Amino acid sequence: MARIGIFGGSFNPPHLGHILAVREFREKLSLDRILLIPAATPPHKMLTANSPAAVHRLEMTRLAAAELPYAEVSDIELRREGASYTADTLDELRAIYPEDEFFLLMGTDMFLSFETWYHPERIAAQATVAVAHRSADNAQQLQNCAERLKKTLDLRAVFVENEYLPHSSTSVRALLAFQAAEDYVAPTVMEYIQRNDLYFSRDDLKGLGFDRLQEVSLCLHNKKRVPHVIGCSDTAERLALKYGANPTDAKRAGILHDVTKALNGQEQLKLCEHYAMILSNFERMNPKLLHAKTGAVIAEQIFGENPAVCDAIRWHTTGRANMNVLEQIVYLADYMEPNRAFDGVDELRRLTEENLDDAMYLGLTMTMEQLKANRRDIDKNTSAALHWLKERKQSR
Ligand code: DGI
Ligand code: FE
Ligand code: FE
Repeated sequence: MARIGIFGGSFNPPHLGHILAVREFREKLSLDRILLIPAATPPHKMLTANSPAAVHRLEMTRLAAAELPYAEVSDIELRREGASYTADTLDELRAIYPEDEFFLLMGTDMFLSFETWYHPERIAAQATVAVAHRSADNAQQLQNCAERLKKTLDLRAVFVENEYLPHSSTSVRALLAFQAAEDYVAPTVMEYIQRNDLYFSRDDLKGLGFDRLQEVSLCLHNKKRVPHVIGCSDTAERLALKYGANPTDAKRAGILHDVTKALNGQEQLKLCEHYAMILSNFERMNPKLLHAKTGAVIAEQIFGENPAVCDAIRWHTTGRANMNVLEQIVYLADYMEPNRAFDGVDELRRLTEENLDDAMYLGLTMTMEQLKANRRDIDKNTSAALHWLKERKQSR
């Protein structure tokens, strides 16, 4: 009786995070083999617009698995019509492997939503669920979930503590477009991606017309951020027309302002290294702030945007002293675009229509108060911006 790990996913693209996960699962669960199963494109969950056809994902997964002698890639879900349901896949596999023990491999996010899967009881009947988690996860929440699933579905779950920080496929796709993915993708996979012109890896993205720029930019974001980015772009353009800034610059800065936001802290730092950006200790300690700086560099180097657009992106999170009108507009559009919802947003919207300085003053003050309440460090540019506005107000 063999112990078989089953690892499904979009593999869009397969990256080193997948390989690391497979290695750890294999070791810690003493698996004899692991099946990697690329999912078909579910009709209700279209893959992002720059996603290659399923045959490409299958081929890339085969290349990625080539270095793992115990791994095998299965096209079982791609051969089936319609959506890929794990319950169906396990039934099919059971017919092929009647005697073997199945371990369904997944991350904590998937595990926590397990009850919402298609026929979870059929899955529970066929496989033990193996959950990779990190010590930073909420252990109690996972434990509660496991106990509940045991009771309701008789699900067997095991936890595998892993050391690596998982990459998201979204950030790997973004890094491919930023020409900075070589540490995230196996060389053979990278070669395949470039040879087939996938993920904008070889596209010249400089000077795109706005519609194409928007299309590309939106592909690089997590889905839930898309409305915010569009809202920011539209709002920035409208405010530029109102306050006499360049509306084209404003809407381009708006659509690109968070272009690196899908990257986690570690990936931000890698990108900084790749583009030889010099960082202060403060920036290293507060990687949340880095997306503004990396966004500006990517806007310049990858999208060929002009310095006014790049500066508006660079200062959209902290502000700075002596901000120009475009910088103020992008800062405020980011803060109060229609999808934002927080206490005080209505007042900020009202002030933005009245006077940019007054609105900036309120925005910066709210940010400072929030940061103080959360005991976070305040960027010196944020304080400098507030100080500058105070002086300007007095001389008005
Ligand atoms: O990228 P968005 O979410 O659209 O908005 P943003 O660019 O304004 O980023 C907001 C994040 O930046 C939020 O998590 C707070 C953080 N932030 C802003 N100013 C400072 C800051 N964090 C620190 N530590 N210090 C700051 O001065
Ligand atoms: Fe931002
Ligand atoms: Fe934003």
